[in-house]
Amino acid sequence: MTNTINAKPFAYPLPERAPALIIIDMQRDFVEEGGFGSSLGNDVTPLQKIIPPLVKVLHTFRQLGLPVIHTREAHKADLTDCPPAKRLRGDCKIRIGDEGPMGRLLIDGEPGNNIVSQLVPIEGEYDIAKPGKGAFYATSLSEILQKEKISHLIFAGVTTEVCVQSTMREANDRGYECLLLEDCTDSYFAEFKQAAIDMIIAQGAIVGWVANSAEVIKSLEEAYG
Ligand code: TIU
Repeated sequence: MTNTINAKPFAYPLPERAPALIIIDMQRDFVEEGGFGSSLGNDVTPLQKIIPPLVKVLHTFRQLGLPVIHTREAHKADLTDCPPAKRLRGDCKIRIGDEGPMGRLLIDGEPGNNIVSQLVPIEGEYDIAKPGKGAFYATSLSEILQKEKISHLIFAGVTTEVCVQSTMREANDRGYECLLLEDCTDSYFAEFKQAAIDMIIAQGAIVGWVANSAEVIKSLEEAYG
């Protein structure tokens, strides 16, 4: 019998070979004061509520020996991978590459670019620096997924309608079966999170599935424990 996860808009079929957890951009830049998220004028504190449920999901993947991929939105120190259109957009006091309270904004290797302490990658997990919103653009993600023979991706992270949705759409177009953890993703705009979820599951899961982390943990333990 095929194992499934209780999900919207209908049950998500689990593969024989393990699904991967892909945690999008849970870096200090987006969830802590003084990073890129707050430079754009956002209140970052609401995003911190997804950390505890996401820690539980990450723990489950680690316990079961399932693959884990972390991404970070990050640019090279010389900004050669940051188009001026991106750097100059918006009315911010400090921009990508400028010095902020947690080091240079959105620059690979700076303190603010690190993944939050509760979710730091461990040996054997992938840590992908990505210059775009989608994680397939200008990264080795495709090669990693092919090498690991991964067909199913379980998504978490921030922000729902920007980097998470962009990556989920890119993955969906490449043939991956994508599921978003509803309580492990968030936006600076509650209504945008809801709209993104509604768009993902509409028209018979046009982009993918959405489920609660408790359901996902239970099903993964049954299927791969
Ligand atoms: N601004 C915003 O909502 N998001 C981003 O700029 N990047 C990610 O979503 N990671």
